[in-house]
Amino acid sequence: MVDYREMWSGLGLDLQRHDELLGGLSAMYSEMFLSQRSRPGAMDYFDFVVSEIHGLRVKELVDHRAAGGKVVGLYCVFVPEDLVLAAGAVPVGLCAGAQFAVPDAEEVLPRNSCPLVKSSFGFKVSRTCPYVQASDLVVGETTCDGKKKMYELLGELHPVHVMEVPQKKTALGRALFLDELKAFVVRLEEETGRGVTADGLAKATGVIEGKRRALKRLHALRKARPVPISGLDSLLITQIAFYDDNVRFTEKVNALCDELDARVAAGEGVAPVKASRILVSGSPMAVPNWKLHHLLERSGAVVVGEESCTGTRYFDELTPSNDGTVDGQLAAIADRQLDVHCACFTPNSERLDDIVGLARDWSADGVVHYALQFCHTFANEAVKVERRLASEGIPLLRIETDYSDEDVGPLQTRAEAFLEMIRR
Ligand code: BJ8
Repeated sequence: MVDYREMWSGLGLDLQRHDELLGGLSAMYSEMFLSQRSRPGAMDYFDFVVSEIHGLRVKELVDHRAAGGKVVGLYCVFVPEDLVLAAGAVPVGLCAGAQFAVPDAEEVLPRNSCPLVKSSFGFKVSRTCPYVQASDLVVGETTCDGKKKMYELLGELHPVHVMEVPQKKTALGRALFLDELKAFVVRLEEETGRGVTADGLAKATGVIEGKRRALKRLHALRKARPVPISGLDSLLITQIAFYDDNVRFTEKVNALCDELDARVAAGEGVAPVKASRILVSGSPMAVPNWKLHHLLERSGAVVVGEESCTGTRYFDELTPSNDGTVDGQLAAIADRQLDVHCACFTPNSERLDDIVGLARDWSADGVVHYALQFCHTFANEAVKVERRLASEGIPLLRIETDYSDEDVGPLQTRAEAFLEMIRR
């Protein structure tokens, strides 16, 4: 086994606390993932990635920097990964899905902040995330007030660039976003010393679209009955998409999909044909936030899709055609990104259509709406989701939770009651 302690130390990690973090993660992973039955063989690669979560991939980033390259950390799907790639830097999603660093954040931020905001900040102040430490720049956005103000504080500890994301999908909003993309390109070029060219951008978009197509293929396979892969494994793969090497990841997802094609043809699945099929919708679930999927699937249901930024909102949109110039491509990227139906927009009725469409097309028996605690955008939008699903006759369970284990018992009871209700 490779010893990465010297690398971690060089990145400025608090080694003792980092050991505690990895120890907890490994136990949780074994319990939740490795105990699943009938897993596809091609999940081996993704198990390996998790076993090396702070090892091999971080070493690749460190090596890239040693060779003069840059690493750019991202938090939100509105920040286009292809722009980062086109400028010669490596984009990495910064996960922020762990309870571990929340108490560190609460020494500075109000306790009644969203766990995603606290986890993002906590990982920096606790010096336990090698991805933040290995990033030359982290990019925030103005999607919600909690994040926006947290980035000001984060900027005191780490180089931060904040992109403004409009709140309305109007012509004015689009123009503002396009300006922000152009400013981001300038910032990236300053960082890397490399210009973004039309060819470079087209190539980078091709790489990102390859990844999106592979994830769409995987998602489409979950329409099958029985489902050939668990929701937990599917969620994990989308989470890994944010930080793995894009080309290698795409190959591995396509290899997994080949195996799943054969499973579907043979009628093999991970759950009985009659298992309740659930669509999860709402706030993103960053690594290692597996709580909801785990409790739903251990209650006998199977999660068939995520209307989420760790789901369809991440990979559904492909780039519309463009004139091949940098400006034309930026305009097409702006259109693609503004088709992400995040609750930070008002109005955001397209998201309601998305949820109904996914529930119908993936034959979901019910929807679980997931809002992170103190996430006002998704919690308030849940009211509209509830009304719309009621009018469509689609059962809904609304939950609000954080990253801790404290409410697992009551959540499990509510999930079981919901599953019992939809089985009748
Ligand atoms: S595009 S969902 S990744 S903003 S941090 S809004 S949970 S209170 S994450 Fe998001 Fe981009 Fe939208 Fe997707 Fe709520 Fe927390 Fe804010 Fe959050």
